[in-house]
Amino acid sequence: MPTYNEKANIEPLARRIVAALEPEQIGLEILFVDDNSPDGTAAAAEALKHELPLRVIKRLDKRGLGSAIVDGINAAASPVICVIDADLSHPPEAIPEMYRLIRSGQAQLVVGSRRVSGGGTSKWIWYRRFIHWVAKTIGSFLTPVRDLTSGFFMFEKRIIDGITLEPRSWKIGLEIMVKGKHDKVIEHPIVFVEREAGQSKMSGKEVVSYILHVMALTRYKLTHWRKR
Ligand SMILES: Nc1nc2c(ncn2[C@@H]2O[C@H](COP(=O)(O)OP(=O)(O)OP(=O)(O)O)[C@@H](O)[C@H]2O)c(=O)[nH]1
Ligand SMILES: [Mg+2]
Repeated sequence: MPTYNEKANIEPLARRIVAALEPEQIGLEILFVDDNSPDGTAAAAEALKHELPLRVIKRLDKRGLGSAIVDGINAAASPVICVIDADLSHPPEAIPEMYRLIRSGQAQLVVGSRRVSGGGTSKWIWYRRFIHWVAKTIGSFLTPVRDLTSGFFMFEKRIIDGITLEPRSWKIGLEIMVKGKHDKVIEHPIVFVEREAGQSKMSGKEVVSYILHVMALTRYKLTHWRKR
């Protein structure tokens, strides 16, 4: 879970994750990757350590969401990894079903998807819809996954063995969809909820880095497709 100024969100989210997984007897470690948030997110997370199974990776400066996710993936001890935003936009209650799809061998990568039956978004304003549509369209020839910009996904770590994840933008899910050694991907429906606390960190710079990321992944796909 990448965090930047999410102090108000981390405790409710961590508790919801544990509450969703406990009845299923799924062991877990929640890994926060924090970029020295000025609001004290890291300290607030550490204060929960005695109660909840969690670890905080503290980075000294703001190095971005994409690289935070990659550092978290590299630090995770588990063979199955779930990436989720800390702003309560993604429903942690979906995690057990996503995990079952992987454990049963039906998928090696499960994407929390707003674009399959049963999934969706709450109260999106027009420009967010527009940005989402553009991002989806320019990336759509890279993967058949319909919600290719989703930031909520779960995968078996072995599908990225020997692969270098390059966090050119924040879309690490797309990087794994394109580069990962998987043949079974399932989109699991989720309803995305707008953040209520904290502020969005999206900017024009992020949009440019997404376009550069898609270009780099296109080049990767063209140079690797023969080998696959
Ligand atoms: N470690 C780290 N986490 C970040 C950084 N930027 C954003 N995040 C986290 O990444 C997740 C997604 O960021 P958001 O700002 O919610 O981005 P978004 O979901 O596209 O935009 P909104 O929901 O509109 O705010 C959240 O958990 C953020 O706290 C960063 O530079 N470093
Ligand atoms: Mg968000």
